[in-house]
Amino acid sequence: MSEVPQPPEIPEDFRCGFVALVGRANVGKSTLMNQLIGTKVSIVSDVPQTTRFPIRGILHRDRRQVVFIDTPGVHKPRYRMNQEMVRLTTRLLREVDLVVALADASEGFGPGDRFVFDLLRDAGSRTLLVLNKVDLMRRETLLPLIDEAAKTGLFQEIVPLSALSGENCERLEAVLLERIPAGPPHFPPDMLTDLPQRLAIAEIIREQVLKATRQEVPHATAVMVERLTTDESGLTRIDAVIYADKDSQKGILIGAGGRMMKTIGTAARHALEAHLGTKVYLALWVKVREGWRDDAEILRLLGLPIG
Ligand SMILES: Nc1nc2c(ncn2[C@@H]2O[C@H](COP(=O)(O)OP(=O)(O)OP(=O)(O)O)[C@@H](O)[C@H]2O)c(=O)[nH]1
Ligand SMILES: [Mg+2]
Repeated sequence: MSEVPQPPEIPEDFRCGFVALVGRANVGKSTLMNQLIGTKVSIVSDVPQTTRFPIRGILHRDRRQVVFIDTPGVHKPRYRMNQEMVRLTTRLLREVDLVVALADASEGFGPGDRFVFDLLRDAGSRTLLVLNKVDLMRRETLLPLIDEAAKTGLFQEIVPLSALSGENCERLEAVLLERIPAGPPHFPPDMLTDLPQRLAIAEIIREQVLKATRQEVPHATAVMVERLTTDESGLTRIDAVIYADKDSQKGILIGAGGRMMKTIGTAARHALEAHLGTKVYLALWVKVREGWRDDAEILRLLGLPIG
């Protein structure tokens, strides 16, 4: 009789914790998560409100697992989509083991950061503060900022670092590994994210939309993958729709003679080939769906768990 394979023993001293990354838009939350887990899971751009729904990235170390939750930047909500983004983040603050709040140290604290600090105070979570983008600033200006942050009494630790260059990120990792609670791992050892593949593909395409367009257009677009197939030669065929809010935005997305579509399509295909490790055939359409940011059905399809 053959033996039934047993799952590997989990060491008794295993630690595993959920850590939310929060802060106003553009402070570098997604960049930091990607840097810490060593791979790109969450898309990044210099346009605020790049991240639209919580994205988990998993860090695996010896007898340790950290499940990061990258969250949408906290901001004043104008559309249903944005209200949901802030509501989800606020709820998350109470659910995780630890919160890592981020601020852009090169800009100092502004009203947006203070709004985040108020949310943290209300939630009463265990919180660390990351002062990000130290590569952009003179070191003398860091100390007064650390002082100011310490005076809020909100943070158990303050870590200045550069999410982009990786400087001092190992310090943050060490602090997190020490502070997460005892418990078994939540995810298998080879899993870096639980983002479903269709959503990951849509995000990669949206990242190229953000890079290629400017100002109002990025916030007014959504990407949805409508078909995803792989044929026997290993070619992945992806049909995706870019939703715009208005005809004028559709015009910008298509561009003169279809040039903008071509730029986005080519860049997205390259990024998808790198991500999937296969050849990709990408068919992209632009459709107008007025008011989609207030449309619960679309928001749900986009991965925002609307309650
Ligand atoms: N110089 C520098 N730039 C950084 C650093 N971290 C992030 N950035 C840049 O800041 C911009 C925003 O980064 P994201 O990681 O998308 O910021 P975010 O906080 O996730 O933004 P939202 O998802 O919109 O809330 C991008 O252009 C990044 O390259 C850093 O340490 N140094
Ligand atoms: Mg982000």
